[in-house]
Amino acid sequence: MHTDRLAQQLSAVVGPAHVLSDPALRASYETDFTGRYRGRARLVVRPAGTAQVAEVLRRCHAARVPVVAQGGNTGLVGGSVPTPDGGEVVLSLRRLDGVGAVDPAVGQVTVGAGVVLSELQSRVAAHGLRFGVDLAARDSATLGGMIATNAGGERVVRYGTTRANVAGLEAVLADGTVLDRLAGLPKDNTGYDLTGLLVGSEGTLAVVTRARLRLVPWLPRRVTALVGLDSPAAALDLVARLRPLDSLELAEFFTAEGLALVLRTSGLPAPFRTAYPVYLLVECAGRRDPAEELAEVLDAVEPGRTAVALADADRRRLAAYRERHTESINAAGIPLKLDVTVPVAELPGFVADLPGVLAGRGRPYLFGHVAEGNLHVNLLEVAAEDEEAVTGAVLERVAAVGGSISAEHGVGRAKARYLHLSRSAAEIAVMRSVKAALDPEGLLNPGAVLPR
Ligand code: 2HG
Ligand code: ZN
Repeated sequence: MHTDRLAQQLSAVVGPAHVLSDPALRASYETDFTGRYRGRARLVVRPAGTAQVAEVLRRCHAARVPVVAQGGNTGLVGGSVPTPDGGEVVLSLRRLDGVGAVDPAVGQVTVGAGVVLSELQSRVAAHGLRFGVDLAARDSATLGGMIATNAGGERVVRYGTTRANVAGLEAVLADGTVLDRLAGLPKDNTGYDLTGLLVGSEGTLAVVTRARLRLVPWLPRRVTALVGLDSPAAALDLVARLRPLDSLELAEFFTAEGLALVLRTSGLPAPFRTAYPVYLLVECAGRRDPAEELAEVLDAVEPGRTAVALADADRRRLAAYRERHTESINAAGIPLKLDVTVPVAELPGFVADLPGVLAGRGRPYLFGHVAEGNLHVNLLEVAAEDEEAVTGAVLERVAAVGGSISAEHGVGRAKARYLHLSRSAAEIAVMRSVKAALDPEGLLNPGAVLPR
């Protein structure tokens, strides 16, 4: 169908102000956050609710036009932007930003896909609750995108990934059919777990429109510590000693190279007089003060290598050394990002071997969620002609040590061709059958997750 004709049809559904065809208005929806993935949208459409999403999808389905769903566009694997010549409609879900009433009896809330994480947190805080998933992009990431990618973030060690925190979903299939599992019943064994399947499906099976979220109590007593250490193995030793604490909520890793870049771009003062090879940022939280039990573990660390903060502003200052990695790396160039998990015991060896794997191709910055063995391998200055070889070499090493080629960012378009490194042929065949059952025409986020 001609784009003008489709635009007319979709304008009738969402209103002409919410169908963007002007290239200047489309631009921010067409490029990802890093500037690495750029495409060209046939149109950007901004529906205001589930009924409009369903009608837009029905019209696109009838016209056989592919659709890329997009939330805050903070994704890092090219899964939320259109392709250069795929002719996709970008379906922006940001206007689905309603937050329902908190149900304190079950500790749940229903939200629209376009609700921004920090907005959700401030809405539920009034009830002494929070959403357990937290991440550095909290001021722009939307719940719909976090669900689509099964986002992990910083507090997985305590609360699990997004999937564990979603009690139900409302989603729309490619043909406009609405699936409604929003009851959020804590016990509900009536067949296949469609909610669990759609979480992490990266917009390839359905478009998530609303979600029933599990909330956790807000724990008021918090302590944050930054520790300078000599090696990844020392960081893991410390994590092993922290794990038995009931209060452990966050254990984040970064290195001297990343810290130096953060200091340079942010102007923050150095946390210690001396630079250490690696750093561990830890947060503990409880109803009662967790500072004492943390201090008992940190007693084993040489004095002078630990900075401890209790007041919120001081805790945020320590967290900034870790959380500002992404923006600092982005300020220095367009990174090649490889978000991977390796078995925790393999992490020191993986880090030690990385220079050999890279063989001088690119400048590495390593940081991540070390309690899960999740490393964000960020590489600057990889020559364009080396990008595929470097990606392949790193991901093959990850697979060889029993890791996963995507820990928490998803597969997107960036890693679809490497899916076989983490999934067997039988699994990929099942995934293709699921895709064919839910989206037989292949219209939802084509090229993402499953290789073409
Ligand atoms: C984080 O942990 C995010 O801050 C982004 O997952 C990681 O920029 C990255 O590579
Ligand atoms: Zn992360």
